[in-house]
Amino acid sequence: MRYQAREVGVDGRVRLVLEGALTARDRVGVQDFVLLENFNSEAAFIENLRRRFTENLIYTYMGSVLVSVNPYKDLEIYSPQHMERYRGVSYYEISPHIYALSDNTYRAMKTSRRDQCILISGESGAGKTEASKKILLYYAVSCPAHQRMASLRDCLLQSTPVLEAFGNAKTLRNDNSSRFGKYMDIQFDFRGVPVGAHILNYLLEKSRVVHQNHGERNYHVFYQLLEGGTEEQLLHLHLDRNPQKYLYLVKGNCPRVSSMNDKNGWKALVKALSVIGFTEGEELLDVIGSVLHLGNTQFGEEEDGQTYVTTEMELKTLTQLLGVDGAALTEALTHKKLTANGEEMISPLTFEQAGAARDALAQAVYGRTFTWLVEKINQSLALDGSSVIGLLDIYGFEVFQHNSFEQFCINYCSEKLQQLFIELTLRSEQEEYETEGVAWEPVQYFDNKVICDLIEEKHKGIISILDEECVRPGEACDLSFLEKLEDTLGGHAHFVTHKLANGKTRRVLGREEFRLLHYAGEVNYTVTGFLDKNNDTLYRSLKEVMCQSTNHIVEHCFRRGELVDQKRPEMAATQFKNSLTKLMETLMSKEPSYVRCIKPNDAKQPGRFDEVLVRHQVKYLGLMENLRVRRAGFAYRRHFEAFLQRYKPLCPETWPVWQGELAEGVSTLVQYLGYKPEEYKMGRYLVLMNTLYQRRWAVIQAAWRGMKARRRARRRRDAA
Ligand code: AD9
Ligand code: MG
Repeated sequence: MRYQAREVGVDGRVRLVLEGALTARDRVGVQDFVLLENFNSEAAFIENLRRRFTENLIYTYMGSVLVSVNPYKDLEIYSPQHMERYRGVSYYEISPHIYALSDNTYRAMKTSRRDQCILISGESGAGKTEASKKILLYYAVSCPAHQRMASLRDCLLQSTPVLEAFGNAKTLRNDNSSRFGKYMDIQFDFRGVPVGAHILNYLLEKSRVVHQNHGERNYHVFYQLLEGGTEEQLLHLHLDRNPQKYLYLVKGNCPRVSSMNDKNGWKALVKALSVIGFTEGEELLDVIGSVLHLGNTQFGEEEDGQTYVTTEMELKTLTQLLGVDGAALTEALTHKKLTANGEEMISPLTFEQAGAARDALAQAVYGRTFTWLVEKINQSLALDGSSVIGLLDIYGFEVFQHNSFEQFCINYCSEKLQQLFIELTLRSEQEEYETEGVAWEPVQYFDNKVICDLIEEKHKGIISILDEECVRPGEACDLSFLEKLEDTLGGHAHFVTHKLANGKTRRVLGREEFRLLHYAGEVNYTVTGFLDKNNDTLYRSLKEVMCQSTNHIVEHCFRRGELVDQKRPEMAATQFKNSLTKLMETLMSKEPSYVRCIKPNDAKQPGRFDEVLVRHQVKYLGLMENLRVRRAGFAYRRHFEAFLQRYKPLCPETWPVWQGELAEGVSTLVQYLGYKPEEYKMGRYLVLMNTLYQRRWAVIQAAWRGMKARRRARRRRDAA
C-alpha cells in the first residue's frame, strides 16, 4: 500500500508527501510517522524528523501524538489566520500543527463530553512552555466567547507573563526555564465557551532565590524590576539599577541574557498585573525589593562569638519594606527560640546559622508570595464549567554538572509522567486488544516503574529514607543519609554510589554523591543540602515577626495559625510526592493527548540538528515503541452502541433505527462505508479502526460533519 498525498503546509504551499522509501524527491518526509515504510528503523525515524526540521516543518504526528522539534527561531505559523485554517479541520487534511491538536482536543471534549488533558513532555529547553502558550492562545482566541468573557480571555493570557516573571529563570539548559510545575484546568460551558480556569503550581525551586550556579540567573522579576522600574519606584525601594550590587543576583555571574529583554519583560508584567486586577502592586514591589535587601544583610561576629547585623541601613530599609519591627527582626535573625520543658529559652545563632536563617527567610518570603500570586490569578479566573481541558507544563528532565535536591524532584516528576504515558498508551492499549480478543503482536517497552518505586516506595524508597533521616534525633546529616541509602538500596539496578560490592571505590563518583539511572539518562546527585531542603524549616521567631507585618501580602503568607499548629508539616519531598500522586489521578481521569517535545541541539541555535542528541530523546521518550503500538494498532475505537448511534445516518440500512444485534449493525454500517476486512476489527464490545487507514476514517468523519451541517442549515431554513 502506498499513499500519494499532498500536504498543504501552514504557509499555504502544497508539498508532495510520499509514503515509502525516502528519495531525493520527498524532501519533507512524511507528516505522520505511522506512514513511514520502515517504521522499525530508528534511523528512518530520525531522518524523517531531520528532513522536516530542515524545511521548518517542526511538527509531525504519530497517530494522535504530536512530536515537536524546537526551531529556536520565530516561525510565522501562529497568526490568527493560521488558527482559522485549523478550526474544525481533520488531522490529515493539513500540515501537522499544535493548533490542530488543540482543535481536535476541543472537539473531542465537545462531542464526547469527556474531560480532556494535554500532556506536554520533553527535556529542559525542548519547547514545552512555548507549546502550552500556543495552546492557551488558541483556546483564548478561537473558541466562541461572550462579550463578558473578554476579560476572562485577557486574564487567561496575562497569567503567563506574571508566572514566568516570578517562576522562570535562565539556566544553562534554557534561557527561560520554568522552575515550577504548572497544571491549568480550562473550564468550558456546555456550548464550548471558555468560562474559567484554575492553576495548580508545583514545587518552585526556592533555593535559586539565594544561590545560582555559574552562568545562571535568579528569577527574571528581579532583573526586570531593576531594568524597567521607574526612578521613583527604585528610589522608594532604595534599589540601584546595577544587579551586581545585590548578593542574591551575583552568584551566577550572569546579569544579562542576550535572548531576554528585561525592560520589556517588566512592561509586560506591569500590564499583566493590571489586567488581572492586582490592587497590591506596591506591596508586591516591596516584597521583591525586600528579598534583595535581605540578601545584602550581612553579619559580623563578636569576640565572644555573638553574631550581630553589620548592615544597619540595609536592615532599616528591609524592615520598612516588610512592614515589620526592626528590633524584632534583628533579634530573630540572630537568635532562635527554644522550648524546653515548657519553658521558652533564647539562644544566639552562630555566624553561619544567622546566614542560613536569613536565606531561609528570603526563600520563604519569595516562595509563599509565588503561591499567593497563583491564588490571586485563580481568583480572577474562577468559574466552573461543565467540561475541562487540562494543560500540563511542568519542568523537564535535567542534568547539570552538580545536581541537587531540586534536580532530584524535577527528574522524579519526569519519571512519573513517563509512567503515565506508559500506563495510558503502551500498556492500556495493549491490554485493551487482549480484552477485546483482537489478534496482536505485543510490543516490548522499558517500564520505568522500577525507578519510580526506587524513589517513592514506602519505607525503602529514597524519599522515605530522606524523611526518616530528617527527623532522626542526634547526628543525622547529609552523609548519614547517603549511608542509609547505600545500606538499603545498594545493589539496586538503578542506584549506584562510589562503593563497589568488593569493597573498592568507584572513581567516577564522589563520596557525597549517588547516581540514579533514570529512564532518560544517568544523573549524579550531590547529597549536600538534601536534609535542609527537605526539612524546609524557618525559625519560629522569624515566623512570629512576619506574622506581624503590615504588608498585606506578607501578612497573608505568614498566618498566625501556623504558630499554634503543633503538627509537623509534611517534608518537602513527601509534599511533592503527594501532590504528584494527586496530579496523576486527575490526569488519569481524563482523555489524554500528547505533545512530545524534542530539543535539536544544546547550543540553543536555529538550524542545528544534532542527531546524537535527538536519537537519545527519541529513545527515552519511547517514541519508537509508541510508533510500533500505533502502527500495528487501532487508533480509533468506539463502543458498538455509540458508534452505531452516531454514524447510522450515513447508511440507509441502519437509519433511522437498527433493529438487530449491535455488532451486526456495526458490521453492516462499516461494510456499507466501504471498509475492507483488513481495515477494521470487531472486538467483543468495540469496533477498532486500523491506524493505517485513518485517512478513510477522516473522510467518513467529514461526511458525518457535512451531514450535520446540512441538517442544521435545513432546520434554519425551515424555521425561517
Ligand atoms: V524547561 O523544562 O521549562 O527548562 P521548556 O519549557 O521545554 O524547558 P521552552 O518552551 O521554554 O522550553 O523553550 C525554550 C526556548 O526555545 C524558548 O524560550 C524559545 O526561544 C524556543 N522555542 C521553543 N519552542 C519554540 C517555537 N515553537 N517557536 C520558536 C521556540 N521558538
Ligand atoms: Mg518550561
